[in-house]
Amino acid sequence: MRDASPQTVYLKDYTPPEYLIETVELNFDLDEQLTIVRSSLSLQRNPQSKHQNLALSLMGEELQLISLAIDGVSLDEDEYTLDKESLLIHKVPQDRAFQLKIENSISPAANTALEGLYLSSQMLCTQCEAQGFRKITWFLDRPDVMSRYKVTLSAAKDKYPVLLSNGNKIAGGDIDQNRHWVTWEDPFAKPSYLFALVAGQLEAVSDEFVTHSGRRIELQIFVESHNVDKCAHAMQSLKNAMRWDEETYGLEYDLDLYMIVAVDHFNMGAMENKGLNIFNTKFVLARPDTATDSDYEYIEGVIGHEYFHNWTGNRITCRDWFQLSLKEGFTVFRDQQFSADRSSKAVKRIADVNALRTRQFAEDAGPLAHPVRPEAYIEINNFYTLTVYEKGAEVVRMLHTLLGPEGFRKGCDLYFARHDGQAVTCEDFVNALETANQADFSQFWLWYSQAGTPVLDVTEHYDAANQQLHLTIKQSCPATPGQAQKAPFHIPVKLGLLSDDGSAAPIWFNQQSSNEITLHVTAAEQTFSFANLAQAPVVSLLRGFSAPVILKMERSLEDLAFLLRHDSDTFNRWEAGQQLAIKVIFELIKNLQNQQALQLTPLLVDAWRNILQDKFSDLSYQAMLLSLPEESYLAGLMEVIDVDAIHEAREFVRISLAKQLQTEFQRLYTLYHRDESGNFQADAIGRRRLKNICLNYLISLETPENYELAERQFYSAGNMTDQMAALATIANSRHPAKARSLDSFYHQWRREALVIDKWFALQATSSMPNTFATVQSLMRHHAFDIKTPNRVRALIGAFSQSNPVNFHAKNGEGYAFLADQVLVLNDLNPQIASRMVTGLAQWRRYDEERQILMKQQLQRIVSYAHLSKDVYEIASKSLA
Ligand code: 0A1
Ligand code: ZN
Repeated sequence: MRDASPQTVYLKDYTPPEYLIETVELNFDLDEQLTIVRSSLSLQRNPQSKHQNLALSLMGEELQLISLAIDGVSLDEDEYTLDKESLLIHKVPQDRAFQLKIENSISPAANTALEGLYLSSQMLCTQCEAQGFRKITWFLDRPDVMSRYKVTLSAAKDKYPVLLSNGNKIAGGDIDQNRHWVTWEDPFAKPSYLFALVAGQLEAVSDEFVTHSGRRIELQIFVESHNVDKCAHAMQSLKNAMRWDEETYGLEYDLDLYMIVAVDHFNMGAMENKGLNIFNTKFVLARPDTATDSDYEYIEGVIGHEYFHNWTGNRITCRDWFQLSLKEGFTVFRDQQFSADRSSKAVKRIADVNALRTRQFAEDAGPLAHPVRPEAYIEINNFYTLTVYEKGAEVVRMLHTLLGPEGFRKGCDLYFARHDGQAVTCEDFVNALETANQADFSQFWLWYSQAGTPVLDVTEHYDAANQQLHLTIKQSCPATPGQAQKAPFHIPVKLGLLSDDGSAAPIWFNQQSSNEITLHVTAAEQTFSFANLAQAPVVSLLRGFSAPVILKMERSLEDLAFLLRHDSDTFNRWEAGQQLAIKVIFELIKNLQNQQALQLTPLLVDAWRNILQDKFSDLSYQAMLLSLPEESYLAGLMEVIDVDAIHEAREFVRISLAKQLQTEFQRLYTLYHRDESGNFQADAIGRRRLKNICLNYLISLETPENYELAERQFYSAGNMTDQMAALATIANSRHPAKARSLDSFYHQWRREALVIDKWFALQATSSMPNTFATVQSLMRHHAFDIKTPNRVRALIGAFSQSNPVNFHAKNGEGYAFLADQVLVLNDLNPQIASRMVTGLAQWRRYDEERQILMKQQLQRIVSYAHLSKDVYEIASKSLA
């Protein structure tokens, strides 16, 4: 156990800062071993603060103090108190502004937590969100203290020729032959978490963007020289995002320079530091031969996300960290809209919902469930969650649905006008939307404050005599930690009705007719009635996944097959196919558990044949219709997760479909197999997706011809999508050339770190029986490095979170392995360590033997003597 239980921070305890910092001057003498930081802060009492404290308390961690002075007068040791987390100056001027000067040192090369100033490859960079600035110097490191920064960097010219910080470069020069300096000034007040600096041997790829009002913005992407040929897509994405935000939200960029730096070592995806985004290389670098179509899409999405933060996050920021979803939920919603507009709306929505339901629903149903706006945390870094981000985005999406696009835009306009330059709360956001639209979102607010995924139980009753359809919707929400009872939510439920020829049946509701309506579900139980229906229609409910809920409705296989053919709503059409496959797979799981023989219903084969034979203009969508639900999604639907039965039943369906529809899969494979490397138009991507899903089915047949197909594609591919797709099918099968293909891939790509990550992840996620041994030997591979988060995620993360059959091996070896790694990581990088614990958090969902084994490992983790706050919070809450 740790020495003392760490403290919980509560939203209810929020008080305004006692002091404000108007301006900050920072001076860095940069060196990877020892950096000297000189900070000059102009401070004054905050008139809004109720406290009468003469003292000033600043946050700071892992810093060496050199000197302290107020208004030019040095402080004696008895005038301040220093501890592990703070600097308390006993008495500071109360009735006027004063200047506090701090000099301290830090050691970037020793910083393996990658928070504050650290070394990544040969480059120095910072990560300050959420509380990393306090690892650079003592400060009021909280988002409601916003200051203007002027930053001077000096460093060795040979090692650090490029010196960057936020805002505009205003001066620079040589100190002597070996050292130089640069001064940066950011005209916008910002919280400390948006501060950034970068120093290194970097090359810039430059471009420009002319804003709506005619301002010329310089765009620069900084990378190591060997990556200069992989920046074109990121640059184009940035320009697309800038244009899109002007057109969609009327928001223009505000500085004259926008910089992005790509670094190899990064705990998350990317960071929106004002004017100087720092990105994980994974979300910048792409060349047709090194990056897949999905990588290209992710890059555009993340570049957009960080860019959109300039308004939703930077210009208007969070009052405190409980409001994280204010910037993250809204910004994810904006990046989802952007990506949908840039590619296929249907496919983007399905992909987002799929991720939400597989991963966020699990979080919401487990021991770590928390509201979109949490009320307590031990370590804020643990709250960059699927709930705050993805569910938060769904909440904003529902507001968009309830107000319509114009109403939503009006509300956003008011939000930006009211709060520009401020640090605000989620209430302020909802309030602006309400005021601009004279709406009442008091009940809707529960989406921010209540955790857990609501369940809708729907029953339909057709009254032939009165030609009416009655839909009864009951809502409930399971208890979550600290919240036993839930009040009913305001849930927008989009509805369509289909006639028996598949066309839309007019919906008569409240004497009005339309083809689609949004029902407002607000009570625990409600019945909605629809008139003038000469025949019982087929109901298409929760279209577009209009609310993040679990829909329970008894449906026949026939109705699902009908919706899969005819629903005009692209989301529900796909969903019908998924529900059909789920029903079939669960029947098979039952058969397996009762040791009965398996047989695939012809209905599913016919449905899949129809998809294969129908004409689609969007082939990515067709590929999605053909995809079977993921094992982890199926697991989430099971009372007691049976990983082996899920895997076996799903494999049985995949193989049976491949057997019975082999000709169709081969026909489409041949039709769309062509070399279009370098073509990233939606239709070329669609052809690749469709072809590769066909290959995935075909290889399950384990015949020499199909093995040959995969191998040929692997060796001849000129793009990473096709090469990876082929290698993935090979690695997941008993292909005789598996070892050779994996070796060949490694040698081809050994110099491309991001491709080698794929190589690790591919092997870690193989469902083949010897995978655990492979993972262990990969841990000893010279390319594995536990200090590189991307590598850790590719090997340990992928194995423990995306390989259910092997990670959950009955003998518990997977669990013990994970706990071993968590404890190693705990001492190096607590953020990454705590992310890895998630693999054990859902222990209650498994059979008794597995529960015991998983729990043992969690207990082992919790009893570790030097446990970080990060890991302690996740492990102890998982056990609670
Ligand atoms: N704000 C960033 C994500 C981010 C959060 C925390 C970090 O370090 C602890 C780094 C990045 C985003 O939403 O993109
Ligand atoms: Zn973000």
